[in-house]
Formats: sequence, C-alpha cells, structure tokens
Amino acid sequence: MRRQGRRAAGLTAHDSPDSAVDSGLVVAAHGRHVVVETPDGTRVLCHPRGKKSDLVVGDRVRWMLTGDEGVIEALEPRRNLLFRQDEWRTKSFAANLDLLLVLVAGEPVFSESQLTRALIAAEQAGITTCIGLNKTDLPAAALARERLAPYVAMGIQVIELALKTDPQRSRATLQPLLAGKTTLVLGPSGMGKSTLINLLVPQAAAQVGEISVALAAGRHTTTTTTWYWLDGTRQAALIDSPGFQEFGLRQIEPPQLATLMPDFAAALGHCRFHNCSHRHEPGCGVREALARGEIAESRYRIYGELFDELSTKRW
Ligand SMILES: Nc1nc2c(ncn2[C@@H]2O[C@H](COP(=O)(O)OP(=O)(O)O)[C@@H](O)[C@H]2O)c(=O)[nH]1
Ligand SMILES: [Mg+2]
Ligand SMILES: [Zn+2]
Repeated sequence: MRRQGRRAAGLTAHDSPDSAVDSGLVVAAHGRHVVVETPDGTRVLCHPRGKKSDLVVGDRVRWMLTGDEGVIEALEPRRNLLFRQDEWRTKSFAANLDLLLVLVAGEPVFSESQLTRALIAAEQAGITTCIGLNKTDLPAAALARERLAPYVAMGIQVIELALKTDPQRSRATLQPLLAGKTTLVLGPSGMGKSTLINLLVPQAAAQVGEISVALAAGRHTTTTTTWYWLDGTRQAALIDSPGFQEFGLRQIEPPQLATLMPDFAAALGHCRFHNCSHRHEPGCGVREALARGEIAESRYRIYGELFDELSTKRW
C-alpha cells in the first residue's frame, strides 16, 4: 500500500527515501518471467509491470521488491539491441553487447549466408563482430579457412579454435578477446557452442540450474538465452543464445544492405546511378570490384539473395 502510494505520487528512484527501487541486470528472460541480478549478485525473479514484456538478457532495469519477487519499474535506455526479424515477428537476442562472436567450423559445413546475416544485423546494431573458426584440428578446417578469407580481408577478426582438442590454447586465445566485455555467442548447432561455454564457465550447469529454478520453467531453459559471468569480479560475461536458424533481416531496407557489408561499402560511391542496386546497372562500382576480385563471388551471391528477399512484398 505504501509503495502504491509512492508511485501514485510520482516519486522516482532518486527521491524514494529507502531506495526501494533498485538497479538490476536481466540475466534470463522467458515470457513474463525475468531473472534480475542486483549489483551485489543476488538474483530475483521479477515480472514486468503491465501486460507486454519485451525485456531481453543484458537489459538494465529499475525494479522493486514486492514480497519474494520483484516488479520491473523501468527499462534503462539500451546501448544496442541485436535482433532478427522475419515476415511475422521480431526476435531479440540480447541488449547492451560489446561483442558478437559467431562460431563456425569446417564440420558440419557452416552456412555462409547465416554467418553473413548475423554480421549484417550486428553491423546495423553497431556491435563489433568476431568469427571463431572452431575444430581447426579437423582436415575440413582448410576449406572453412578459405571460405573465411573474404571476411579477414574486409577487416573482421577471425580467431582459430580447437575447443575440444586444444582447450588450453583456445582459452588463451579467447581470454584477452573476452576480457571486460559482454559477448553474445551465436552459432549453428554442432559448431561447439556448448563446448565453449563449458570450457570458459566451469559452473555453467549450476548457473543454468539456478536460473531454471528461478524461472520455474526448467523444461524451457534449453531454448532460453542465458547470461554467464566469466570471472568472480563480474567484469566479463558470455551470453548463450539459441535461434540462429532463419535469421531474418526484415529490419533492413534493400538500399541499406550494401552499406552494412564492409566489402561492398568500400566499393560504394563509384556507381553511375546513385540508387544503384548493384545487380544489373551499367557503371556499377560494386560489380567492378567483383570483377577485380575485391568482392568474393560468394558474397555477391549472398547479397543478391538477400536483396531479393528484402525486396519482396511483406504480405
Ligand atoms: N574435432 C573437434 N570436435 C569438436 C571441437 N569442439 C567441439 N567438438 C565436437 O563437436 C560436437 C558439437 O559440439 P557442441 O559443443 O555440442 O556444439 P553446439 O551444438 O554448438 O553446442 C561435439 O561432438 C563436440 O565434442 C573441436 O575443437 N574439435
Ligand atoms: Mg549446444
Ligand atoms: Zn552499383
């Protein structure tokens, strides 16, 4: 009753006398169940005020304890948000990221289209990206390395990992990259995401268990985005997120596409037509770059597929 009175009076966190409204970090979210971690590391099950909830892992919130549980009072402005969007819905991965790490491998063969989609979404969201080539112990790594050459050339960091067969070297490669950052790990299944989490987060299983208890929805946790601290001082974190398949990019307008692909962006400004689609127009700087080998054929093919996909009518 007292809390309601204060809210009705329009008081904010700053003028509440006993700081009943606290800051917190969303470490798991499943529908209207949100696990919030306080600055001292306590985790509280919270529910958003109101019907609609669009909170995601990585969100900073203001929340208030009511009984054993909490109510989310406000969402702090997001630095960034990584999401995918198909014709029907938007799916958010996480917010306030420093790095997106996309895991790929030679076996199973990774989809370059999926990789490109993730990189484009991150570019649009203003998030730095890195590609982790895992399973470099396998012969198939040679071809994967070749397929990644265009990405190295366009300035994306590509690191080599053998998470299972050379965990020590892999950890030594990853640690400086991840230090002090919030990193989202994405990758098609089979690339080694779980191996990576288990290598870097010894308490991973326990942390997941704790969250599934808090969410009271154990059966859902494998499909839930999860936040893991990498160190006791809680400076570095990994976010494991499912849902890499069907990476829709409907948030992007077709003319914007080339500007979000660094190898294409470098060739822009040399086209005869200012609204060049880089598909068939004469005097196209992008296609000249393709002819000179500065843009890889695979990238040009993926660009064309994406351009068509984003150009079709939505319904
Ligand atoms: N040869 C090899 N296999 C690996 C490596 N890392 C992971 N694997 C294997 O690849 C399979 C998929 O790994 P997992 O971590 O479950 O992939 P996830 O589906 O991305 O979570 C498992 O059988 C792992 O043991 C590696 O560096 N080399
Ligand atoms: Mg897995
Ligand atoms: Zn052009």
